[in-house]
Amino acid sequence: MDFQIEEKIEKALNKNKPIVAMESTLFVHGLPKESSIKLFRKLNGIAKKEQVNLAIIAILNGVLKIGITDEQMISLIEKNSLNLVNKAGTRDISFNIALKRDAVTTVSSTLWAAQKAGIKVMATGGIGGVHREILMTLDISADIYALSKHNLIVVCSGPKAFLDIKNTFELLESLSIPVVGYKNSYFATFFCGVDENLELKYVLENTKEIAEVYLKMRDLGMEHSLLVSNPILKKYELDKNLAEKTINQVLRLCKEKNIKGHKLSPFILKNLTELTDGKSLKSNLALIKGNFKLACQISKEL
Ligand code: PSU
Ligand code: MN
Repeated sequence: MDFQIEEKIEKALNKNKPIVAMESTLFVHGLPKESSIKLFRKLNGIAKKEQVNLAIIAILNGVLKIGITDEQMISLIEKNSLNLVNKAGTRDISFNIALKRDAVTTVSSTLWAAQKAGIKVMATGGIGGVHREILMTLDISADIYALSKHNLIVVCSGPKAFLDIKNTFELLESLSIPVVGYKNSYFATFFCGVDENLELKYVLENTKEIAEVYLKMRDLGMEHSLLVSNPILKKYELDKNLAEKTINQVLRLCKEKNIKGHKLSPFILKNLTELTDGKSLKSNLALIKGNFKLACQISKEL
């Protein structure tokens, strides 16, 4: 058995009850252990209050799980190392299943798995996108292509701030991925708020309308996801100057240490936390919670 849906999630699917999927990479490679466990508990609390089922997706010993138990999640977080738990984008899924490994899913593989299970909404912090200095590296996250191939609602706070936000915005348009701003007409930039040079064509204030747009996409047979840009609350924003200064510092460090590929995002997030005295981490946690809550509310309108 390669693919297993947790009992609670299976029941919710059968009864058309609200479910929000989450990727597991952000918990295991995007945050320090203690914060991650706390966040996980907090999200469980929000799910309970909103009466929504949280389905975290991961590969455990070669089985792709749609929904894992609290114990399984804590055990993955405890390992918290790229050597013990693989980071799996869509192209890594088959290797990890065939070779019976433990792996956490990114946005791209979560989209693939959630669609296969029939889940319609997922939440994350910031999506992957076009990296800076794209012409030198051609590093573009598989997340973006996955958003053009799998039909979910993805609630995020835009691309991660250390990416090339403008080119990510452009690529979303080229791939015809619809983006809707939640209560804000500018594209969200992860822990930095929004980019006032990147205006969104569509802004919606109400979760029912977001659900209606998505259902219309499904009716029309569109295979893209609907990306919801949900800016971090102002009070949790990281100062833009501090963010840019430290991002540049960390990107220089990446070059010096030759950090590339799937190791890049976890390395940058970890170093940003250290250089901002934990401020970037606080912002990251706040926006993930905000996105999960909004995803829960949208899922109840479907
Ligand atoms: N958002 C966060 N923290 C993270 C990630 C997103 O707030 O750790 C992860 C997601 O799993 C996303 C991945 O899919 O980073 C993108 O990685 P890459 O840039 O290597 O494609
Ligand atoms: Mn990459």
